[in-house]
Amino acid sequence: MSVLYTLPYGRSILPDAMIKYFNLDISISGPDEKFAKIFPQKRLPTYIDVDEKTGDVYTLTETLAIIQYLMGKVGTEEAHALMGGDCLKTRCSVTRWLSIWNTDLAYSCANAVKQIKGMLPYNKKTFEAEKEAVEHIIVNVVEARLKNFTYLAGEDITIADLYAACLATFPFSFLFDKKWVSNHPVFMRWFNTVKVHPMIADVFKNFAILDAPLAPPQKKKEQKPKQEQPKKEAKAEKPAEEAEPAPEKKAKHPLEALGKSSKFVLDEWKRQYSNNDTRPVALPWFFEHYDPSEWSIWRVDYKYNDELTMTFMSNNLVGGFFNRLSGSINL
Ligand SMILES: N[C@@H](CCC(=O)N[C@@H](CS)C(=O)NCC(=O)O)C(=O)O
Repeated sequence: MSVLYTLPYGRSILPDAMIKYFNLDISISGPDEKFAKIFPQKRLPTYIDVDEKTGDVYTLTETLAIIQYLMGKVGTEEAHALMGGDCLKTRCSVTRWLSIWNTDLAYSCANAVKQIKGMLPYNKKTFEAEKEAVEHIIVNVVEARLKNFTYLAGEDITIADLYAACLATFPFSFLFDKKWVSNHPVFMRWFNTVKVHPMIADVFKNFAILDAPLAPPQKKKEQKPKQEQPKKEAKAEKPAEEAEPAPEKKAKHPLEALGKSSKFVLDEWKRQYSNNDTRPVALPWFFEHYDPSEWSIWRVDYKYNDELTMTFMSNNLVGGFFNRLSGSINL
């Protein structure tokens, strides 16, 4: 049976909705082992088409190709019209809008939201630049069109509107808040018109607008020890230079109290591990130099391995773990 592999958000939303709307004989699945073997890119959505008569298998990655293929498979007049119909210019405009949303907008949103979720390190400059890029395209490209037209391509609703509205759930999940909505009546008029289309209405069943945009994680400021006000009488008794407040000392990490390790030097271990084969060279070095009076070894097992179907999920978890350990690593 044909399978569409999806995630419950982003680019997967529309292909998933299309299968349900047109009642296609395609099963919908989350990424599994088979997916990882067949699609080394490990990006979603992806599609395996099985011809029930001949047994021929055809695989597709890239959302826009999948949308085009599924619509071609449906082959009805409605599907033809949604792809832009007989007019070459409308069909090409459909592709243009699909591409703008699938690349420029989707990538800028992803690069910003990944910083909020800690999947990318937060950098104020790039974070603000990605948000500005989204705003720039929405105002100068999307709204510039929608000021004079009801839909993105041609005179009627097309698959470009449906895909764009589904992808817009992305910026609505972290950036477009109530204030943004009130400042963008043109965009909102289009969005509210498109999101009730029967193909995608279900997607918006629980749609809500944020009260405020989500903020990236803020680094906690180190609590500097409070400077004591020099006492007046003491000041009078002491010579001028002694009365100067002592230069502020950086708060110590609690583990610094342990002092530097003399026998097992972390930098040397790092070199051994990076420059040599692990089993024959690095590990024997480790056990020869490891000193349990100074260090302890921890083995950590993740409880929910079945959730680790995607490399980026495992990567996030390991990254978060190392972040929390960094105080000890820096010693
Ligand atoms: N060029 C691909 C991009 C697909 C893509 O990046 N999908 C995202 C979800 S919207 C994904 O698979 N993310 C998982 C990951 O990055 O590992 C397309 O147009 O389909």
